[in-house]
Amino acid sequence: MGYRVVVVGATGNVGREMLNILAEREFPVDEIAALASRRSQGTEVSFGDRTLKCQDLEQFDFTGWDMALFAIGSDATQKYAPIAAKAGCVVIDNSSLYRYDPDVPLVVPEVNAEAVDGYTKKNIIANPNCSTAQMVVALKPLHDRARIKRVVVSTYQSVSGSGKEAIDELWNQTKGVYVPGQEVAPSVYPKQIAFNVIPHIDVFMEDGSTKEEWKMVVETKKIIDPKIKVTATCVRVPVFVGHSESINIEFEDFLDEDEARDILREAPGILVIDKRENGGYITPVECVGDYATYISRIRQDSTIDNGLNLWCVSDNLRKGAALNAVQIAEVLGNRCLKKG
Ligand code: 11C
Repeated sequence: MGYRVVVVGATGNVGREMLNILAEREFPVDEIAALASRRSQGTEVSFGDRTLKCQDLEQFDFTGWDMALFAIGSDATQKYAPIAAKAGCVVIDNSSLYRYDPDVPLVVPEVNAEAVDGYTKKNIIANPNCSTAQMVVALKPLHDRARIKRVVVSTYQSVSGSGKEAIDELWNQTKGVYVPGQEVAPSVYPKQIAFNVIPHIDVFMEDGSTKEEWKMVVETKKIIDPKIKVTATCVRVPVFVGHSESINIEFEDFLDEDEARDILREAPGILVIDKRENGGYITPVECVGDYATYISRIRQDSTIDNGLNLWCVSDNLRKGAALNAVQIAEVLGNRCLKKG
C-alpha cells in the first residue's frame, strides 16, 4: 500500500524534478496529482512512464491526500499550504516561508531526519535553501567528530536557482555576445550574467549582507547546531545547473585532512573526488542529474590551529530542492505515516 501524493508547481524546474525523482526512487505512490496555476491547467508533465495532466491548484481539494510537495513561490505557498495542512495533508515546502518558524522542522535527511517528527504542530515540513542543503551534508559528519566553531563560505551558484527565465537569460545573452545587434540586456539579474559573475543573490539586508547569505547562516544553525558561526558570500555564476561552494572550517579539535577525507567518504549522501592532480576534483557540469553532494580539494588550512578547506558541488535542483523534498517524504512515510 502506498501514499496519495500531490506535487504543487508541477510545471516548474523543481516540480518536474520532484516528479522525476519520485518515479526514479520508486516512491510508493497509490495516486499522484500534479497541480499548477490555472493558466497551466491541462499541461502535461511526465511521471516515470506516465503522463499527468496538471490540475488547477485553486480548485483542488487536499482532503484524503497524505502529502503535498510544494514547489511554488512564497506568496502562493502562503495561500495554499495552510489549506492543504488543515485538510490533513502534510506539506513539504520548498519555499523559504516556513523555514524559520520554530513550529516547523527544517530537514536535510542525512543530517537531522528525526526532526521530521515535529511536523505535527503545523502539518508542515520545510526544505532548506539549496546552498544550505549541500553545505550541511558536508559539515555534519565533520562537526560530529571535531565540533565546528566557524565556517567561511563563498558560493558559485548556477542560474537555475533563479528559475526558467534566468536560464533563458544566460543562454540568450551568451549567444547575443557573438551576434551584433542581438545583445540581450539584463532583466532577471541586475547586471550581465553571461561571461560575468554577480556578487548578489536575493535582496539586500540592513547589514549589507544579502538574504541568500543570511539564509545560509540561519538555516545551518537550525539544522545542525545554533553554536556554529557562519559567514557567507553568495555569488551568481554563468553556469546552468550545479552550485559550488568553497568552504573554510574552523574546528574546536584538530582534524587531520586524511581523517576528514575518510569521514566524508563514509558519510551519507557524499561522494569524495579528491585526487591532487589535473582534473582530480568535481565541477558543476559533472554533477548534473546526480543525487550526491561531491567533495573535493580537502586540505588543511595552516593559517589557523584547527582548520580545513574543501570544495563542495551539488545539483541545486536535486539535492538543493527536489531530491531533498522526496527524501523528506521517504522519512515521513517510514517514521510517521506508515502504511500497510
Ligand atoms: C538561488 N538558492 O540559487 C536560490 C534559490 O530560498 O529556496 C532558492 C531560494 C530559496 O537563487
